[in-house]
Amino acid sequence: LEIETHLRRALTQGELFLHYQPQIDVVTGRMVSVEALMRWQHPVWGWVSPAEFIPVAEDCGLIDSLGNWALETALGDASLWRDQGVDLRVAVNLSAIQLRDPHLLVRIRRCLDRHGLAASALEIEVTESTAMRDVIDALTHLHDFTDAGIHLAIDDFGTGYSSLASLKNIRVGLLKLDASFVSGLPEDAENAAIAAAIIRMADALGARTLAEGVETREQFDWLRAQGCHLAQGWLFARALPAVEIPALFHRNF
Ligand code: G
Ligand code: G
Ligand code: NA
Ligand code: MN
Repeated sequence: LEIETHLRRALTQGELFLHYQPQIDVVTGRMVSVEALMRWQHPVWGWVSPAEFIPVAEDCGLIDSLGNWALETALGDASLWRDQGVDLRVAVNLSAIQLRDPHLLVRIRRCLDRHGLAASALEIEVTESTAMRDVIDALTHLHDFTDAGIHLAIDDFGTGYSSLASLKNIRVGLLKLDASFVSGLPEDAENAAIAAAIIRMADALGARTLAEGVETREQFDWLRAQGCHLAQGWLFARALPAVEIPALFHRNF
């Protein structure tokens, strides 16, 4: 309850920030997109993790406000980067609860228009459980998004309880391979088997794959050899403030 009161204030007092973690094309070694990750700097508690406050926001009805703030801020930053010749897609996390809002897509399109951005500049990240729990509901919503030209990614893939078959009904552009399967690669034989299988399955379904939590050059090389398309993790960069992103745009990773 205490967090809730403080979180309500955080939104109006400017205590929330977005940091951006680069996503690297494994073939070219260039940053092609970034994931927006919410950060809360409380005046007394210091940095509070979204793993703590997002569930609270979902429970107390604040997630829509937080989510709209994140969309507005992320698209604003993307538009500023574009003005500097830095063309990056921005991936924004959506909570299951936001997906229930029938006006969400209209709101997103208005936000894109306001910032003069094409729909393809935005990727929506939903977690596997979010995407699959209410399959019928989610399908209707998610099809509308992809029809509008917005990219769709399934986050933390492999950790949820979806049936793989339901994937074929969603036009998912990107599967984000959960970091738990990336750790220990390539020596960890079980993770290697799972990661390789997911990459091949995604390929067969016409989806791309992104490996999360890539920390070593060995992981990166193995993933490239397996045909994984994108990688994200501390090997390249942590989530960074918007102003630090343009300097990374021309770097070869
Ligand atoms: O970046 P970090 O590891 O602290 O993120 C922790 C979790 O919080 C991740 O699962 C991430 O997806 C989630 N998260 C971060 N930002 C947002 C956001 O803007 N909206 C939602 N719904 N989840 C977020
Ligand atoms: O839930 P989601 O996958 O969106 O959140 C990603 C989380 O993983 C964030 O909390 C982020 O800070 C963290 N993260 C990002 N890159 C790495 C990495 O290379 N290694 C580890 N251990 N964590 C990472
Ligand atoms: Na995410
Ligand atoms: Mn993830």
